[in-house]
Amino acid sequence: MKKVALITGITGQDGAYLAELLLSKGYEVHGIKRRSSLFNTDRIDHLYQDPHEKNINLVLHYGDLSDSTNLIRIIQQVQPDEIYNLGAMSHVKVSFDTPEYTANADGIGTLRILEAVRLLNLTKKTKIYQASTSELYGLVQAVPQSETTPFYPRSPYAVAKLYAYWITVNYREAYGIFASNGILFNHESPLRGETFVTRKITRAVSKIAMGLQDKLFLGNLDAQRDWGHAKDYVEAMYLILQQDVAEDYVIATGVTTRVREFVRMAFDQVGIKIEFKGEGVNEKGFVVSCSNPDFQVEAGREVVAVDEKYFRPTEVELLIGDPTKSKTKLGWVPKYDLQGLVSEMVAADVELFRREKLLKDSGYVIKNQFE
Ligand code: NDP
Ligand code: GDR
Repeated sequence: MKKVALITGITGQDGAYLAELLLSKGYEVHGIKRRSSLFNTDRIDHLYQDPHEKNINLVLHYGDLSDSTNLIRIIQQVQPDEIYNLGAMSHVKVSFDTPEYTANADGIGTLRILEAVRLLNLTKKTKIYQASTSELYGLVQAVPQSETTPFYPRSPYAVAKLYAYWITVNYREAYGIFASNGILFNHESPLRGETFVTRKITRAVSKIAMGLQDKLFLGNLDAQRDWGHAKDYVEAMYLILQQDVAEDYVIATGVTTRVREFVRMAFDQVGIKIEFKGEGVNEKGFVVSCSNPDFQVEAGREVVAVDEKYFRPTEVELLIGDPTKSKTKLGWVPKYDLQGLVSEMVAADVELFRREKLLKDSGYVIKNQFE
């Protein structure tokens, strides 16, 4: 019998990789997408199956984590063996602007999924994965952070996810639902949303190299993150739901890197060496040399500057995870290191902007985008 999975957030970075993984394993995959005034399925369009055909394995349903009746109806119809709850307002900085919405979607949204499974008497059938986050650790209590490190959330996003974490644990203990938290540290890819720092950097580096952008403005260059590849991390989500007993797992690389160093590595990929001078809001990045004959970026040019607008009211300064449990219990083995991740992301963005440059050189106007 084919296994049936339901993914909330299927149109996001992780949803796209997870859908691909589960389809490759023979699952019937259902996803919830939000109604939007423009197409929003870019990341999964390569998986498209015509809904008019018979025996399709990928089905999308309109829905929203803020709408319980919608969730109950979808879960009743789909009767999933596994639910991956990846849907969320996932941007930490934006959560300070939309705290109530974030609490509703990220916090109560998780409760709605758990309640739907309980109400529909699926507690014995349906396993639930909850997309928990290293942001729960927030203000550093101890490093490396493991499953037993205390939480101290530092944003409306993290506080909403704290509720989601504990309601998942509570439904497991109270009703015997197979519900597990994956406490995932930052994971990135060419599919990463454009306003998260890694993708913002790899896009800007590609555009600067090709003469499509002057400068990259960033916030806190000192922040340290444990960055992995999203492809590796969706494998872990899958493994977490294949266990006999529901537990919570940290998924991380165990290596931490500063934002400033990620910037340097990304410029390196296009043959541009940079150095940073100055401190705090006055810190800037300058080109030292450019060894790639395809790109004309002169030495001495200022290409990175700090803009306080990207600072957060409360910041998470240091994340470094301890993946011992997931490696020993799940047998999870990540395939990427940071260098491989940076190089794949930069290569994808260089390719993207090569096409944009062609259009520009042919007289077409390139759109600016709001961040
Ligand atoms: P993305 O922001 O790329 O994707 C989020 C998804 O959630 C999108 O499909 C989005 O839809 C959907 N969504 C947003 N709001 C709602 C809502 N109200 N109802 C239904 N769906 C909604 O996130 P990632 O793929 O990077 O992350 C997946 C999950 O993992 C998130 O819950 C995130 O918080 C969590 N997480 C992510 C980590 C990371 O480093 N990437 C680390 C730890 C946890 P749309 O496309 O329409 O916007
Ligand atoms: P994060 O990711 O907040 O860790 O949440 P993000 O990439 O947004 O920030 C990482 C660090 O970089 C610093 N930073 C900037 N961040 C952004 N977005 N833009 C900038 O210009 C900039 N300059 C510096 C930030 O201050 C921060 O310290 C991500 C999300 O995917 C969450 O959903 C997830 O739960 C966590 O990772 C784990």
